[in-house]
Amino acid sequence: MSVISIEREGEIAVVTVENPPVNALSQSLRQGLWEAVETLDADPSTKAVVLICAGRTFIAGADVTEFGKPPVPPHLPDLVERIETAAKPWCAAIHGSALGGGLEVALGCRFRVAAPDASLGLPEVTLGIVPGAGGTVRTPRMVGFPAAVDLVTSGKPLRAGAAQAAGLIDAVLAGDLRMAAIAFARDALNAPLPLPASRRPLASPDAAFWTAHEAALTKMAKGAIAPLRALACLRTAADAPFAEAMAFERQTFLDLRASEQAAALRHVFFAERAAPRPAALRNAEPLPLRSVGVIGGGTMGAGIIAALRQAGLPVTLIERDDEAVTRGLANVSGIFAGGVKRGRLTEDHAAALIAGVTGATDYAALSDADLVIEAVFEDISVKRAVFDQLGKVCRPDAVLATNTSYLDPRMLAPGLPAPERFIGLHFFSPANVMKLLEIIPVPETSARTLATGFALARLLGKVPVQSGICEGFIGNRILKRYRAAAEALVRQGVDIAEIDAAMRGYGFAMGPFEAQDLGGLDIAFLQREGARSAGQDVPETLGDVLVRAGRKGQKTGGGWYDYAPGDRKPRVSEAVAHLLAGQITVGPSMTRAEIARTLVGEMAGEGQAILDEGIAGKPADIDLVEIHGYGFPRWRGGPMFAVARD
Ligand code: T1G
Repeated sequence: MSVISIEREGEIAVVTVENPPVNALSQSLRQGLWEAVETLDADPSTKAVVLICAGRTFIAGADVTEFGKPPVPPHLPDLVERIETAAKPWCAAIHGSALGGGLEVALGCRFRVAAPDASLGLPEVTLGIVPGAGGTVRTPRMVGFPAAVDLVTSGKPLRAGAAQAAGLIDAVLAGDLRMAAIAFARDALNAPLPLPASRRPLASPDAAFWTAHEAALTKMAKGAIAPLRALACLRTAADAPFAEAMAFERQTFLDLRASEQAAALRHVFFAERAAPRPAALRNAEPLPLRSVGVIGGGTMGAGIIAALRQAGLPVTLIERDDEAVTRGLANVSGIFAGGVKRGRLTEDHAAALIAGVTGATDYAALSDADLVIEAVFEDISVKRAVFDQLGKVCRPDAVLATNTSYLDPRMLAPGLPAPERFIGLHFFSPANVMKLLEIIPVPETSARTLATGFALARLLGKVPVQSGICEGFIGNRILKRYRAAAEALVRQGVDIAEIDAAMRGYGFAMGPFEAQDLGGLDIAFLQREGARSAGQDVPETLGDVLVRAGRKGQKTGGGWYDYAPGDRKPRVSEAVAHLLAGQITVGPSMTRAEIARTLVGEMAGEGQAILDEGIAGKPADIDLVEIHGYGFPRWRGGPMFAVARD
C-alpha cells in the first residue's frame, strides 16, 4: 500500500501521509513525498499543496528503526530542501505530534498550521543525536536563537498555541483541520508568499549567550553529549552561511547516530515503548478504573493519591482516625501546593485536584472502589489487618494492591476472598514524580488483575516493570548489591568521596554514600536489625557501625559525611575515618573509571542473577528499573546494556 495519496480540492492539492503507527519518515515515505513534489510541480492546475497525515499524529520523525542501517536516498535534508524549493507553496497541517524530522519537513513547507492540541518539537537529543535535516538551522530563523536553543537542547515539545506565539507556525486552526488548512492555503495565494525558512534573516546572539548556555548545559547534561553538540550546531547556524551550517549539522548527526550514547538511548526508547504493553497480556482485558481507594496518607500514600488525582481519578483516602485523615489530606495538599509554587499547577487546578480526594475512616466507603492500594506502615500485621478489612467490604472483582517494598506479598493477605484480585504495586518516592512502577503478581493473581496493574501504569504515565517475588524485588535487590559493593571498596581503602565522585562522573546525580546520607542510613539498618532479630545471619555493615554511633545521615548532621547545620554540602569526616579505621585494609588504588566499572558490573551481576531466577523477564526490564527508579544515567542505557557493550 502506498504511504502517500494525492487528492485535489480545486487548485489545492492535498497530500496525505499514511504510514502507521506514527507516520515515521521511512525510506518509502521519503520516496513517496519526493515523487509527490515532482508530480505536483509538473501539474499546472495545482497552485498550492496541503500536507496532512492520517492516523493519530503528523510525522513523528525519522524512522528510528532505520538508524542501525546505512542511510538510503532520498536523504531527509534533500527532501526538505526539495519541498522548500517546490514551484508551489506547501502548507503543513499538523495534528498530534510534529517531532524531529516531522517538524523539519514542516519547516521546509512555506506555511505551518496546527490543531489546538498539536505539539511540535525536536526531541533528537533524547535519542543521543541532533536534528539531521535542518532543525538547528531553520528553527532559529523562525523563532530566534533563545527559543531555538530551548527547543533543540531540551528536546521538549511546544503546544500549538506556544508554537504560534514563538513564530514556529502560522495559525492554530480549530475544527476540521483538512478543510481549514485548504482554506488557509487558498487565502495565502492572495498575498505575497513569505520567504522560505532558509532565507529568513537571523539575529545572531553574542558570545556571552553561547558561553552561558554551554555552562548550563554542561551542568544539566551530566555526561550526555548530544545537548552540547546540538548547541554547537546552533552556534554554527548563527555564525556560518546556511549551506555550511547544514553540512555541519548533518556531519554531527551522522557522528552521533553511530555513537554509544545514541545506541543506549535507542535501547531505552524502544524498551519504554514495549514496557506498558507486555505481549503476554495482549488478550487480557483490564478492569475499568473509575474510582480508587488508598489506605494510608503518609509520604507514599499521599504521593500515590497525587499521581492518581493528576490522572483524573477520584480517590478515597482511608486512615485509622479523623486526625490521621486530616494529616493525610494535608500531605496531599502539600504536594499540590508545591506544584503551584514551582509554577507547574495553577491555584485553581490544585484546588480541583484536592477536591477530588475524600477522606474517611470507615472502610465501607470503599464498597464500590475498582482498585484499592494499601500504603501503610511496612509491618506485616498492620498490612494483614488492612486486607482483612478490604476482603470484607470491597467488590469481589475490585483489584486490591499492596505498595510493600520489602515484605513478601504472599504473606500479606492470607485467606483473602477472591485472591486472584490481589497484586503488588510498588511505587517509588515521591510517587507522583518517580516514573517506575514495579508490578508484582502473586501465584493467585489473575491475568485481568495483572492487566489492570499495567493499565494503571499507562494511565499514570508510569514505566511498569513486572517483577517476581524475592527480597527487594528487582530494584531494591540491586540497590543492596550496589551498596554492599561500594562498602567493599571502602574496606579495600578506596575513599568514600572518591567512590561518590566516580559515580557522579559516570552520570549519576549522586554517589551511593551521598544518596544514603540524603535518604537516611537507618532505613536499611532497621531492616538488617529486623532480619537479625528474626534469626537471619546478616553480617555487620560499615553503615551499621555508623548508625550505632548515631550517624544516620543529613538528618543527624552526619552519616558517611559531616554536614554543617543547615548545609547539605557533604564534608569528608575525620570521625568516620576513625570509626571505620579497623575495618579497612588498604589495597591497590583504583581510578574513577575502574570504580564505576566495578560497581556497574556488580549491578549487572545481580541483574543477571535476577534474570536467571526468572524474577525479571528480560535485561531491558532491569535497565528500565535502574533508569526510572534509581537514577542510573539514561544515556548509558542501564547496567545490563552498559555491561553488554563494555
Ligand atoms: N520511528 C519508528 N517507530 C516509532 C517512532 C519513530 N520515530 N516513534 C514511535 N514509534 C513506534 C513505537 O516504537 C511504537 O511501536 C509505536 O510507534 C507507537 O509509539 C533527522 C533523525 C509520536 C509521541 O523522537 O515520541 O527525526 O511498540 O507507543 O504514546 O532530525 O511515539 O507499537 O511497535 O510511543 O502515542 C524524532 C518518538 C526521531 C519521536 C507517539 N522523533 N516518538 O506516542 O505511541 S529522530 C521522536 C514519540 C529524527 C531527524 C531525526 C511517540 C509519539 P510499537 P508510542 P504514543
